[in-house]
Amino acid sequence: MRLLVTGGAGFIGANFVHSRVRTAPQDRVTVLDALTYAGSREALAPVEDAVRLIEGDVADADLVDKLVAEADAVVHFAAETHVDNALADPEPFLHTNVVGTFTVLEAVRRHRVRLHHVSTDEVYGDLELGSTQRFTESTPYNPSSPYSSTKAAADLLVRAWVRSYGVRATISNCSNNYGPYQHVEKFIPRQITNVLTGRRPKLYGSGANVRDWIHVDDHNSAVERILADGQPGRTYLIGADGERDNLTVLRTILRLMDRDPDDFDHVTDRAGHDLRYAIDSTPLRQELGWTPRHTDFEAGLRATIQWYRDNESWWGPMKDTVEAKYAERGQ
Ligand code: NAD
Ligand code: TDX
Repeated sequence: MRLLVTGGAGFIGANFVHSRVRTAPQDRVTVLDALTYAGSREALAPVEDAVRLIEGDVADADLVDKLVAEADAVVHFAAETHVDNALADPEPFLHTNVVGTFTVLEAVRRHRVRLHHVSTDEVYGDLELGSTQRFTESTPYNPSSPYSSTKAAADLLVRAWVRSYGVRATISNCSNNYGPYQHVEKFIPRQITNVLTGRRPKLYGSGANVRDWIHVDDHNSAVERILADGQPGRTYLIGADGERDNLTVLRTILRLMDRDPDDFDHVTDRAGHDLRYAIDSTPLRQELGWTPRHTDFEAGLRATIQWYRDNESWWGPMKDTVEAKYAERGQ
C-alpha cells in the first residue's frame, strides 16, 4: 500500500510510522509534516531509510493534491494539538485543523482515496466528576476549547464529505495518549522532565480533573484495525479504560521517580478546564476485535519515564522554551 501520513513527525504519527514500517515493510510510506515546534525529523530517524518525509503544510492545496494522487490511503494526524496554546492563540488551530482537514478532504474526493481522520474525545466536551457516564459514538458534540472546537469542526467536515460526496472516510476519537516522543508541553512528559531537570512538577487547580489514559501503541493498533476493516462513514471511539485523576497520575510519577509525593506546585488552573473524559470503546472491540495490550498503566508509565531518561538529546533542547512560555502564563 502507498500510505500518506500527515503529521507523521509528531508524537502519535511518528509512533504510527515506526510500527507500520515494522508490520507492513512492503508499504511505501510518505509523511507530510510542516515540522512545527511539535514535529521533528529526529522522531523519524529510526525509520528514515524506509520513509519519505516531505516538509510542507497540510493546508497547501497543490502539494496535498500531488501527494494524495500518489497514495492508496491517507491517515490524517496533522493538527495543532495543545489546549493551552489554543487558549493563548487560536489562529493556527483554525488554519491546520479546519483548513488543513478541508484541504485533505478535497484531495481525497478528487482522487477517490481512502481516508482515516484521527480525532479526539474532547469533541464531546466533558463529563461530570464522579459520574459513571462515558462517551459513545452517539454522544452529541459539545466542545469546550478553541482546540476541541476546531477538531469538532474537522470531524463534521469529514462527515459531510462522506454524505455529500461519498468520500471513503472513517473517523476515530481517542482519549489521552502517553508514551515515547510526546512533546514536553503535555502533562505526563512535562512532569517527568521537570523532575529530570530539577524543576518542581506543576498541577493545574486541585488535580481532580480526570483523563482516560491510553498508551500510544494501543491507539495506533486501533487506527490500523480501522484502516484495514473499518466501515467507511463510521466513527470509532478508542479508549483503554484508563481513567485517573491528574493528582493520582502526578503522585504515581513522583513515586516511580523516588520523589516525595508532595514535591510539586499547584499552579493557575486552565481556563474552561474540562472535568472528565471517559470512553466506551465497546463497538471497536466487538466489531473489529481490537483489544489494548498496554493495560498496566504503571508499567507503561515506568517505561515512558525510562524513555525520557534515555532520550534527553531529543527533548532537552525544547525544555527551557516550553517552561519559559508556561512561566509567562503563571503555569
Ligand atoms: P503533535 O502535536 O505531537 O503532532 C502534530 C504533528 O502535526 C507535528 O508533527 C506537527 O509538525 C504537524 N503539523 C502541525 N501543523 C501542521 C500543518 N499545518 N501541516 C502539516 N503538519 C502539521 O500531536 P499528537 O499528539 O501526535 O496528535 C496527533 C493527532 O492525534 C492530532 O490530530 C490530535 O488531535 C489527535 N489526538 C491526540 C491525542 C493525544 O493525547 N495526544 C488524543 C486523541 C487524538
Ligand atoms: O502542566 C500541566 N499540569 C496539569 O495539571 C499540564 C500541561 C496539564 N495539566 C492537566 C490538564 C489536563 O487536565 O493535565 C491534564 C492533561 O493535560 P494535557 O496533556 O494538556 O492534555 P489534554 O488537555 O487532556 O489534551 C490531550 O488529550 C486529548 C491532548 O493534548 C490533545 O491533543 C488530545 O486531543
